[in-house]
Amino acid sequence: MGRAREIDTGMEGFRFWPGALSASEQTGLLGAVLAAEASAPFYRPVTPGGRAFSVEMTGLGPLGWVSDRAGYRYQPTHPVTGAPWPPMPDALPDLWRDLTGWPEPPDACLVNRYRDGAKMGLHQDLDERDHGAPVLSVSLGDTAVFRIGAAGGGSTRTVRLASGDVCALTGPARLARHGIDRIIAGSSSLVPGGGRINLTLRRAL
Ligand code: MD3
Ligand code: FE
Repeated sequence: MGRAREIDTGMEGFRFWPGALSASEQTGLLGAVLAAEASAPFYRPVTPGGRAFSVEMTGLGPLGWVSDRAGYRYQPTHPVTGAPWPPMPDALPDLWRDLTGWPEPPDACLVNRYRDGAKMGLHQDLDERDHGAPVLSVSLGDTAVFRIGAAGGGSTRTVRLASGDVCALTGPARLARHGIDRIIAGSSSLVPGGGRINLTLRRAL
């Protein structure tokens, strides 16, 4: 990741590097994720209320975010296989260090896959111990219509996240309300079978 150029989002703490990853970096990262899928398959979690997410999830690294009838949490094992999550490819902690400068490496990478029609409702990420640590997002595949607004409520706006784009949520934007309205099907041919894969790097514990 040589030359990521940050653009001004106009929202304090919402940092955005469009096109941060080259085509070969995207292919390499996607290959690592799809290789990990053999031992950590995508699955559809349910909310504590019992509704299935339309997004399919898996994880990489020491901890993974899970949701079931018991609630939301981070845990060291895949909820379906019971096995430890596969390691993160080195490119991810490297990217985290280069772009966020945060002194500790991420201990969790949530992998979200959006196939046809999947979306994610407006929410805040509150399950991490230290809300001072950033979250870093890497988009691969089809473009997403991402919605974001201040933590306290009020207006929201949309930003398109395309394959190879990276964004970080830091400082006052860390508790922003955000979600994915929709995926623009066919906008990229990167992901086999179509759709979008998003990686979020976090400090969970
Ligand atoms: C804003 N994922 O996994 S990534 C999530 O594209 C999540 O899959 C979306 O929201 C996705 O929780 C959005 C961009 C993102 C990630 C974390 C954030 C935006 C954020 C944390 C705080 C505020
Ligand atoms: Fe989120």
